[in-house]
Amino acid sequence: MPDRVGHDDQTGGAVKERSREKTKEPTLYSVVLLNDDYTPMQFVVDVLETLFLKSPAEAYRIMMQVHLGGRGVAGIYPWEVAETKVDTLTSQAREAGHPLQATIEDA
Ligand code: TYC
Repeated sequence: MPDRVGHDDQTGGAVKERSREKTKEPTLYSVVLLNDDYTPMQFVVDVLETLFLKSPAEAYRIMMQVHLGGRGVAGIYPWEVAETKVDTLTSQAREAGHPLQATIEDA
């Protein structure tokens, strides 16, 4: 029979610690910006600042890395966040008439 304070779960009233599942880190994915010949450098810097929350200096560094090397990591996120970032980036780029593209890769 349960005691008067409701400890009927055989724990003697102890509070269960978080399980391994509850504290497991999410799998992370990189959002990778790709170079093209037409998207203005300032548009890429703006997107890195406003959507990927980079500082102006870091945004410029990443933009130049993509411009010179073909690709660069804009940010690292759980899957659904990465997907939303790419969707938003693509919408903003198309709206502005730019061909900017990004892909998602295992981080
Ligand atoms: N290569 C572009 C230009 O010369 C600039 C650019 C940088 C485009 C990064 C896309 O992801 C990119 N205007």
